Parts: sequence; C-alpha cells; structure tokens
Amino acid sequence: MFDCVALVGATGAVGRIVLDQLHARKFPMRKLRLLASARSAGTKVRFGDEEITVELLEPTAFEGVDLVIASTPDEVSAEFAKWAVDAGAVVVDESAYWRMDPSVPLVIPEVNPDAVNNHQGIIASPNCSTTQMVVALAPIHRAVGIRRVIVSTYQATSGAGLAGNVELESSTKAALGGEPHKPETFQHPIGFNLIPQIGSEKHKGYTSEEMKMVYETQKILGDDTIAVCPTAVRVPVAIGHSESILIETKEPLTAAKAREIWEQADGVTVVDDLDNQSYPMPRDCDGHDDVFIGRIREDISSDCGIAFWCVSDNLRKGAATNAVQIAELLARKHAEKQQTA
Ligand code: 2RA
Repeated sequence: MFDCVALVGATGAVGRIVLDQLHARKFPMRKLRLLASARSAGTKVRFGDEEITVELLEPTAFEGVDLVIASTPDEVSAEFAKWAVDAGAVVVDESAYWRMDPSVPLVIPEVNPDAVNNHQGIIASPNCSTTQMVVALAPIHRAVGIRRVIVSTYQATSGAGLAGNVELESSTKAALGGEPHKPETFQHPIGFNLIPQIGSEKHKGYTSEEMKMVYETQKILGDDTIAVCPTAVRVPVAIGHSESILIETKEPLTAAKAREIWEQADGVTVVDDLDNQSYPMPRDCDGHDDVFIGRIREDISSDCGIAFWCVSDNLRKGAATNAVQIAELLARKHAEKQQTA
C-alpha cells in the first residue's frame, strides 16, 4: 500500500474521473493529496465521504509523496514532474510532454505492462485516440503481424477538456437559434459540423494529433515498421472517440478469426451484429472502461486486411482509466517489494 498518492489536475475533466476511479477501484493508499495551480488551490473536492482541499502545485509540494497521477497541460508537466521525481515519487503522466522521451515508458496495461519495469521516475499514458486503437491492434499484431494501419478518427469535444463540451453546447444552441457563434476552443463552430483538424501541422501536412497516432503506436508495440496513416476529425459528440480502422496484416486473417481474437482480448468488448443494428456507438460507451469493437469485416479490396469500427470513452480508457491501471501495476509491484523486504 502506498503511504501517499498525489493527484495533479484533480479539477479538470480527466482529473475528476481519476478521483472517481481511485475511489471505485479502492486504490491501495493511506492518504490522497490533490494539487493544482493557484486558480484551483483552496477548492474543496469530494472523495468518497471525505472532502479534500486542493493544495498549490509548487516545487516543495511532493515531500512524502510515493506516487503521482497527473492530468495537466504539457507545459505544466514539463515543470512539475522533475520536482516530483527529485522528491522520490513515481509519476504517471497523462500529458503528451514525456511520451516520446526514450527514457520514459509509454504504457497500456493490456498491451505492454512489463514496460513499467524500465521507468526512471516517469511513466507516460498515451493519447486517447492512440490508446483505444492500440488496445485493438495489439492482439491482432501478436497473432498475425500488422504491416499497415489506415485510420480515421471521430473525436469527441471532451478531448479538448471541459471547455470543449461547453463550446459544443454553446455552438449547437447558437446554430439552432440562428445566432452567430465565435469559436474559442475549436478552429470552427462545432455544432452541426465536423472539423478535420485536431492539433496543428506537424509533419508533411499531418497534424500533431495524427502524428501521435503514428509515433505512439510504434513505441507501444515496439515495432517502428508498422505504417500508420491517420486522419483525425473533431465531431459534435461530447464523450466517446470513434475510429474507422483498416489494418493490413502480414498473414491473411478471416473476420471470424479476428472476432475470436478480440473476444478473448483483455479490455475489449465486441459488439458486432449488423443484422440487428448492433455496433459500438459513443452514447453506449460513455461511462465504460473497455474498448468496443464492431463492424468487423475482411477487406474486400485486398487479400490481407481487416476493417472495423472502434469506440471508447476518451476520458476513461483514453485517459483516466489507463493512468489508474498503470498506477495499479505499480501498486502491485510496491506490495510485492514490501512483502519481500
Ligand atoms: C483530443 N486527443 O481529443 C486529444 C486529447 N488528448 O483533443
């Protein structure tokens, strides 16, 4: 059991779910501290029957902390993670800042749990759009090898934080009322619209969000020969990222075999019965921790491909749940160490 766990960013969209998960999953800790910027410091936050006062995130804040779970903007993580590591804590970080650092493991517990053993104080949790895709790809890659992935995402507004959902509502209301609407969080009005840009230009016309799906997939699967061609699109859905994915496999794979592999995979629920209009949809996946897969088909344009549809709650498996699962891996290792000490 950890003596003290700190949650950085407890008042954000993901931080709130981390809190719920720590409570619901009875995370093994004696004390929980909440840390945030001056704007939220002093706020009281409910944790089960307790009320915890948010403390200021500052260099001396990590004294006596064993484990940190953090959901903050990249620039905040760049600064505070070192304070925490210097104070002897291990940091599970959800920002993008550390993900591609070669000394930082990038972990999805169902896919590469052993990577946590190589940490040097910081463990990163992948981007939401990558996480759900890689949970789906990993068992297929293990079975027959994946050569190439073509993916289009349909990403919920909550991926941009609480402000994203506020803007979904205001933009939709403005459109319904025939009022003008000036977007602040997104590049264009999101109500009744699709925006084929998430992030900014990063590489050869691909956005930062799209290139995360390339680099992070290769790092987690430990195979930089896997080619990924992504298109990331923001859609007017509050919670739940959806992805249309085509994988080119190294060996032929039938749709029936792919379905069987996914039915046995950890963290995956198959919902796939087209005749009965049954397939994953964001409204059904909201509030669930699994990655949902449906519309499983053989690629009719090639001999070695599987097409499918994948949906997951971006705030849960895409962020909070994955971070808490990494923390649970660390807690198990910590308990083993305490037993042998
Ligand atoms: C988004 N993937 O949906 C991002 C959040 N990390 O905007």
